[in-house]
Amino acid sequence: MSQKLHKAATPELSDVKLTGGLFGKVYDNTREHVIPYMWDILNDSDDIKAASMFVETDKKGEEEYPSHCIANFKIAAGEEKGNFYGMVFQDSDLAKWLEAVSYMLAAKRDPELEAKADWAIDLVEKAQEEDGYLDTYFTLNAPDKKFTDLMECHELYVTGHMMEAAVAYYEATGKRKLLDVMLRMAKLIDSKLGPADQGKMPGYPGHEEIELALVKMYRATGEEWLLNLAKFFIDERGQEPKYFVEELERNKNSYFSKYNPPYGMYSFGQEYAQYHLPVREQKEFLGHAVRCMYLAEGMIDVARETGDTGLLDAVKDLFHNMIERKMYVTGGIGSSADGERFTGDYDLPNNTVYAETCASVGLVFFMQKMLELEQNSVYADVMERALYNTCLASTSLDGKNYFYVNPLEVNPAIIKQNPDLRHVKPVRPQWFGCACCPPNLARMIASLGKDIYCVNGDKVFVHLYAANEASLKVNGQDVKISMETNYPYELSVRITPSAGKYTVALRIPDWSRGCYEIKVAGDKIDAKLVNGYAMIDRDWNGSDVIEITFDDKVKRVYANPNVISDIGKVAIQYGPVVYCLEEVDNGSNLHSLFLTGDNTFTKTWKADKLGGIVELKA
Ligand code: FUB
Ligand code: ZN
Repeated sequence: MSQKLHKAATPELSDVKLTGGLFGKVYDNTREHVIPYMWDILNDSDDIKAASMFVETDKKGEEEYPSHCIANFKIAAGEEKGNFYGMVFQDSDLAKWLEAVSYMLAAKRDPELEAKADWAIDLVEKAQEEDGYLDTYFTLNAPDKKFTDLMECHELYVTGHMMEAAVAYYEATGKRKLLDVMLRMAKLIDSKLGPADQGKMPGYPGHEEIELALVKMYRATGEEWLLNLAKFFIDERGQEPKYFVEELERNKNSYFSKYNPPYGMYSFGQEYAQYHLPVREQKEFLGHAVRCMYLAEGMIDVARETGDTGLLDAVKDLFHNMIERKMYVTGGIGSSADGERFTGDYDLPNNTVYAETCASVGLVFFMQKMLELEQNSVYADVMERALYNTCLASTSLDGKNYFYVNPLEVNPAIIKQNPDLRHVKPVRPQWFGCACCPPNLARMIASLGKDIYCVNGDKVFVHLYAANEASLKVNGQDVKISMETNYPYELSVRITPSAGKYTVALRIPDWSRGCYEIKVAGDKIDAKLVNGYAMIDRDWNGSDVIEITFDDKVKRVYANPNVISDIGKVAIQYGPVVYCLEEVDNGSNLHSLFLTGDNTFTKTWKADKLGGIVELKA
């Protein structure tokens, strides 16, 4: 294999402490309240009502159990009697929860939380079959159908999430029980799937996720066969003869295809699961948006470990096509509810849009990986856009209610009548019967500390602005960075770097390009801009403060004129935040509001509104 691609270092979670502001608040709330709340749900707390994904006029719109996730594991482990309940990928909610917990523990150990996680890991181990197989849906429902329906049945997706949890828990606590459990499952998968000339089935996941997880397992264990399997899954996708074409032929009349007739997920077409072409030949994201994000992550990971720059270039092409033609101003992606997918260029409707929370969570992870390889502010700009305007906006202030889909325009009065809006919820539900977005958001929030900086040689790159104290290693020297700000409400930041000779590279966000000011020790400086970062190269004395002031004008943002749905429309953005008009403060008939060219905005800090916001008036 050729040399790995060079990567910048991302600090450990224990080395970046969020010290207030919006990120700090959301992070602390997730640690103290949301993670315990989710644990209660996974254990089927009576107080929680899980919504079904779609508004069904003839059904009550609520699921029978909030989750049944832990119950499925207990039944599979032989500790309880009962039946499997939930989606085929119900196990993934526990995996995502365990990953979120691991990131919290990596930042700060907590014996009580760790005891819960240990208990859950023991249970997972007990649910594992003799040969290493682990997936409660198949163990309980279809033991003779394992690995026969890689399209519909999500075995490899669930495994991927549990592998991510295993690596995160191992890295946080040094405990390797879950890692060993997942190594056994990986061995089993490796014995079944792989190159046909090795006597294996040349199958790959219907829902990507395991690729990136195998690379994490490889990095944690050094076992090369894990990387080879990830590479096989990436390379085999879309090759002729197509595995899924043959699988469909085998499964046409099977039990699984009846799960979602006529032929389940196959009916969405090959693009849905990105096997229409080999991945290197795909030039635009098509199909299911979450799948696309995890595929991109897997491609980056494999490219990084194998030195495959061609594979990385393919990801960059996909990325640019997406941000130029297929992404909302909110960083939402996947404009169609049918197949939760990307559609064609500039097809960005505002009301029927899906924009799943998980797709934007995946986008944030994707951007974080790109930033490690290439410090270009375009990735951080997209990360920031998705983070504030879809990921964080998808949850309520207390973190206990969630949007699964994130439309840009909602008229509650017509949702029930319009079948094209079946997926839209006017109010955030407490949970969803479908194992998915909420714990994905939790693992993203728990790992926010990884998104702020990276270090490349003698340069500290600042990608995001949030109050924090960080300890970094820069060219072998210990560096401390202290950041004070009430960003995104105040668009100014104070940074105090500790003594030493190194460069602080500050991202100049796209919305502030050409209009910002940087002072060091009170003196205005003209820092060179490289790939969107202002480079301040200095022998720091430990007390000099960098003060950055970004453009604090309220911006009108217009879509590309090819976006038919946005003709005559304007979005309002202040700093990185795209604003929302709601009936609560603007009355109904929001669609009849308009701005004239000479309208000006006033900005007022409202400490007691929505946990503190900058209110705009025009
Ligand atoms: O299929 C597993 C997950 O459920 C997907 O990533 C989401 O889009 C939701 O459909
Ligand atoms: Zn989701």
